[in-house]
Amino acid sequence: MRRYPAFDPPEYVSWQADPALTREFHTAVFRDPRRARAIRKLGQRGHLNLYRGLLRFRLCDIGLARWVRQGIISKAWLGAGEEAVTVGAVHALDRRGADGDIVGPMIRNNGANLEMGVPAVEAFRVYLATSDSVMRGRDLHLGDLRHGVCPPISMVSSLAAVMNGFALAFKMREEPRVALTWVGDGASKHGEAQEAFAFAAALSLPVVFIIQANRVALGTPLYGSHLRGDYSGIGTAHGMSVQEVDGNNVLEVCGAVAVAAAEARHGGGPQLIIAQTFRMGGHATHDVREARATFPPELFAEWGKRDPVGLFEEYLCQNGETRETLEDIEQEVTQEMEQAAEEALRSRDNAPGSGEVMHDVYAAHGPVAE
Ligand SMILES: Cc1ncc(C[n+]2csc(CCOP(=O)(O)OP(=O)(O)O)c2C)c(N)n1
Ligand SMILES: [Mg+2]
Repeated sequence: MRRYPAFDPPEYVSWQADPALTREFHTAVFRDPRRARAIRKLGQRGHLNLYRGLLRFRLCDIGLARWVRQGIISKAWLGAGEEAVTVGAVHALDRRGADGDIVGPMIRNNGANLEMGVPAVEAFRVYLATSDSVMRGRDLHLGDLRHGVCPPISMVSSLAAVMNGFALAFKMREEPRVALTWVGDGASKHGEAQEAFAFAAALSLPVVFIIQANRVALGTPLYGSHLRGDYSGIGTAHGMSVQEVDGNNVLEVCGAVAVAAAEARHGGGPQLIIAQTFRMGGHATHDVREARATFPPELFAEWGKRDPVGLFEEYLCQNGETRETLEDIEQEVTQEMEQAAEEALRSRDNAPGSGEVMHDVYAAHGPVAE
C-alpha cells in the first residue's frame, strides 16, 4: 500500500519485504490443520475482504491522525501495527448483525466496527461528539448493537464481564452464538479480567477472549507489569482452551478464531487466544515520542518488518493475486475513508443539546428524572 511519511511509523515508510518473514507467514498459516481448513474456506473473496479490512482500519486511523494534525480533534487512539488481531478475528465470526455473534472491541480494536458493518462515517463522527453520531455525542468509544458491536467500556477489562453476560444469555436461550472480546495485556492483570475468565470457565460460556499482547500498557512496558513474559498460564489456570498466534498474521488470527468460535458455539466453553503483537505508535497520538523512547529502536525495527499489511500483501501476491487488484482495493478504501471523513465534518456543528444530556442515563435507583 501507499505509505504516509507524515503519519506512518518510519519503519513502515521504508517497508521492504523480508523473504524469511514472508516464508514464516506462509508456514504459520498451514501449521495447524483445523486453522488451515478455516483459512481455505475463506476462498479468494474472503482473502481479499481481509485485505480490505486491514486497509480500512489503517486508513481510518490515518484519517484520524490527519485530523489531529489539522487541529480538528486533539488526539486519537490508533491501532497501527495491531490491525490483524482485530480484522482477522472479526472475519471469523457470524457477522449477520444484531442476531449474530457479538464483539466487544476496546479502543485499539476500532476496526472491528468497520468490519461488523458500522458505517465508516461513524468512526469519524464519534470523535466530533456530534448528536447525530451513533453514540449521540456522549462518548468517543464506538459500538452499535444493531451491527453486533458492544461499545468499549473506558475502564479497561470491565468489558470482559459484560461479554460474559451476552454469552450467558446465548447459552440460556440455546442460541448458537458467541461473544468475543479483546483484553489488553495490561488489562489482563486486572481483577475484573481474571474474574471474567474464571466465571466464563466455571459456567462454560460461549465466549472468546483475545489477549492482545502488544508488550505495553500506556507507558508501562510489558516487563514492568508481567514478570513471566508470556500469557499461556492464564488460560490453563482457569481451565480454558488456549491458542497462541502471531497477531501480525491476519490469516493465522482468522484461523485460530474460527477454531475457537466453533468450539465455543458447540459447547466447548470459553476460549483464550494469545496474540503476540507490538504497538507501533503511542498510547494515543499525543505520546508517540515517549512511546518510542520507552523501547529500544531495534524492537521497532524488528516489529516494523512485520507490518501486518505488508506481510499479507506479499502472501497474496505469492498466491496468485496481482498488485493491480490490491491497488484497486486500496483506491476504493481510500475513497471510502475520505468520503466518510468529509461527511462527518458536515455534522461538526451538531453538538448535543443540553436537553439531551440525561437521555438513556441510568442511576442505581432507575432512570434519572429529566
Ligand atoms: C481500570 C482502568 N485503569 C486505568 C485506565 C487508564 N488506561 C487506559 S488504557 C491503559 C493501558 C491499557 O493497556 P493494555 O490493556 O495493555 O491495552 P493497550 O493500550 O496496550 O491496547 C490504561 C492504564 C483505564 N482506562 N481503566
Ligand atoms: Mg497492551
